[in-house]
Amino acid sequence: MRRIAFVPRPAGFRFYHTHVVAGADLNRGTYTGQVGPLYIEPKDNPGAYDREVFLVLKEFEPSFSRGGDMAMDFLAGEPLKDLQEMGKKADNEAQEKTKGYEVGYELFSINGKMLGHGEPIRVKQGERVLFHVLNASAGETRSLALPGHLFRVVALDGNPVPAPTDVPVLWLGTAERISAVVEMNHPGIWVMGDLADDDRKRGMGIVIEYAGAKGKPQWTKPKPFRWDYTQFGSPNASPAKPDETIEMTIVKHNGALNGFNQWTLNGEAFSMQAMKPMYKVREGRRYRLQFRNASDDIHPLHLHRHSFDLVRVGGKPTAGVIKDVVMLGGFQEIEFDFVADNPGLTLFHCHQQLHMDFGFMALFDYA
Ligand SMILES: [Cu+2]
Repeated sequence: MRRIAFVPRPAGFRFYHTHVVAGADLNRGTYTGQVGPLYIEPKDNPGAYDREVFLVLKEFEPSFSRGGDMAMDFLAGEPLKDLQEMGKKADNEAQEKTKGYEVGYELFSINGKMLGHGEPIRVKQGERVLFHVLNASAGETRSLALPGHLFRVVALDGNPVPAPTDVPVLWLGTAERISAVVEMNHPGIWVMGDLADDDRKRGMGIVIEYAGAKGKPQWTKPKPFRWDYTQFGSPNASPAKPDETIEMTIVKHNGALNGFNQWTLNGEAFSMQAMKPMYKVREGRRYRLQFRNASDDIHPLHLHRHSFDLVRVGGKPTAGVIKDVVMLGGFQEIEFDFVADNPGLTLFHCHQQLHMDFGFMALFDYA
C-alpha cells in the first residue's frame, strides 16, 4: 500500500489512470480497468443545471490487428501537402511494408456497462443535465450523440471555455474530457451513443429515458459534423507572445519495432535509459509548442503537470481554450502555449498507449 497526500489543482474534471508501459502486453497499462474520473469541485459554481451525470467511456477485451477503422475525418482543418510528403518518405523507408499493429476491442461500455445492460439515465422534461464525459480508452477516439438533443459544451478537460457552444456531437480523443449541458426537451427513450455502429452495437452507449415514455430505445445518426476546438475559444483575443517556440515533427516508422510502429519526435524515439529527447525550460517563461504531424494518425497530445492554451488549430487562430490533452489531426499542425510554472521533470506524450510505449514521449526539465 502507498499513501499519497496532495493538494488537488486545478479545479475541474480530471482523469486518473495507471501510467505503466504496456508494450506488447494487453493486460497492462490503460488496456486494463485501472482508470477513472476525478472531479475537483471549484470554489465558485454558478450551478446553472439541475443535476450532474458522470460518464466514463471504456473498451475491454483488446486484441492486436493490422490496420484499424478509427474515424479520421471529423476534425476541422485540412491535411498539409508537405507533411503528407514527409509521411510518404517515411513509408518508403519503412522496414515493413504492411501497417504496424493496432489494437481493437470486443466490448464497449459506459460506466462499466454495455448499452442496454445498465440502468438507464432517467430524466424529466425540461431538466438541464450536466454531463461530464471522460474518454478513458487506451487509444480510441470516441464520439457521443443523443438524437434530437444538443450538447452545450461548457468546459473542456475540466476548464471552462470562453464561448459555451451548442453542438450535435461530442468528439473525444483518448484521455480528453468534456462537460456539456443537455436540456431535456425531446421526450422519448433514446440511445445516447457512439457514432460508430459496430462500437455502439457492442456496447458503447447508454439509454436516456424520459419519465412516462414507453417503447424501445431509439437511435438516429446525426448529420456529419466537424469537431473544431476553436469554436469554443475567444475569436478576437490574441494570446501573449511566447518567449520561446519549440517545433516538434512527428514521424511514424511502419513496423520498425518487431511489427510495431515506432514514433519519433524531431527524429528521436523516446528512450527511458537515455531520457531523451529532453527539452529545457525556465520558470516563468511562456513556451509555444508547434506540432507537425507527418502521420495519418490522430494523436491526443498530453502534457503533464501544466495546462496549455490553444493558439492555432487546423490553421485557425484561437485563444482561451485551456486544455491538457488535445487531438492533432493526421498531416495537420497544432500550436499551444504553456507557462513554465511548475518546476520539476515534466513528461509530454501521446496519450495513445500504443504510441507512447513505442517512442512518442519527451521530457521537459527546468533549467
Ligand atoms: Cu499518438
